[in-house]
Amino acid sequence: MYLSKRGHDVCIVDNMAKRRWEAAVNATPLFTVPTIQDRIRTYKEKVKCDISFRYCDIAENPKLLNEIFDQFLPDAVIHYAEQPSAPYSHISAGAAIETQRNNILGTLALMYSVLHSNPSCHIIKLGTMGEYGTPDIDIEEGYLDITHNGRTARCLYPKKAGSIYHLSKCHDSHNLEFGCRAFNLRVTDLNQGVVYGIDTDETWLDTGLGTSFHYDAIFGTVLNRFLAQAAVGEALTVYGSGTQTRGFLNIRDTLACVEIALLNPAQEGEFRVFNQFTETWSILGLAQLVQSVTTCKIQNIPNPRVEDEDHYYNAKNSALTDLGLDPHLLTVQTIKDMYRSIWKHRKNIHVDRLMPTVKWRG
Ligand code: USQ
Repeated sequence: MYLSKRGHDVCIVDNMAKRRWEAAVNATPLFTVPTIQDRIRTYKEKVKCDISFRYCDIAENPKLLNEIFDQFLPDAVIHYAEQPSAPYSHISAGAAIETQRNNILGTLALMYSVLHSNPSCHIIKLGTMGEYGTPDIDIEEGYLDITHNGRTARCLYPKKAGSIYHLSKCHDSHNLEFGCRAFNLRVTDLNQGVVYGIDTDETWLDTGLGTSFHYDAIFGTVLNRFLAQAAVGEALTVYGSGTQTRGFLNIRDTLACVEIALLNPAQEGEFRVFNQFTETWSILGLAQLVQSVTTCKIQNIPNPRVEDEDHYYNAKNSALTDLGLDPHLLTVQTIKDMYRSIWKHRKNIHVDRLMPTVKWRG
């Protein structure tokens, strides 16, 4: 919607797998999300722009994906088609395999469809800041100059993912970087931080165009979860000490970043990495911000994940702002606005889905 409204000709390719994964863990969004066909119909009525849709499981049906590329002939492809949840990938061996199968094979299929159809099509790939983990040094944007035994080389920044899901993104990055070197592809890897938010200019067009907002412990991201917990009078679930720090991004900035990448494409043969977050917060800091607005309680619960809690964190993120990103930073007003939207739907919140049930170690 964001790109179509700005004059880009958009074709969505999806197999609706996210809805199946949500159903498998009994996760329901805060409000019902209509079918893709209904959403496109509503969007067309509101904006008088068209968006086309093709059903395709890209990891399973690369032939159909080739046909779609040949018919639509995209200048750029934005690759969001991944299982996005770290806890989901730790439910079982099956979920771990499904996550890496879907994500890695889907990315490979997409890479080969671009090669088949138009190798100069710009691939914009949703990566994650979690690929870097929390190393004890500054995090650069994708690359690190390493001096070893007197020689210096520019290397892909070392990966230290914290989940099977995050690892799938590392593998994708390596495959795509190889695609740039071997096949002269042009790729931008957007290493996105944790997204929060509920409303955008497009979701305000109609209630049927809302985001798929999750608050459960599998698909909900931390700030969205905290606000949902506050809305039903539950204490905020800070995992461990809450001193772990992450890069964050307002949902309003996510598509702005994609469009910046689109309008400033990578060169042929270039694997370009942008760190896509606008500010860093500790989890406890976020909880205290939510508490200052909602007067909720905060509880530190045993951390279900294996992750560093006390760690150095200094990640660079200047590439997107240098290209013109004007970030929506997190303020008390942001929290109030989000809280108001969530509060309206609080009767839909299933309190029994707030506590984490998936642990990294048994
Ligand atoms: N956390 C809590 N309490 C909660 C939920 C989470 O303390 O109730 C903590 C987690 O332990 C973690 C941090 O908050 O340290 C972030 O967790 P999250 O569930 O909000 O986000 P994460 O699992 O890191 O994954 C999310 C998206 C993923 C994206 C990633 C960006 O689900 O698709 O890739 O954010 S990043 O974290 O930068 O890798």
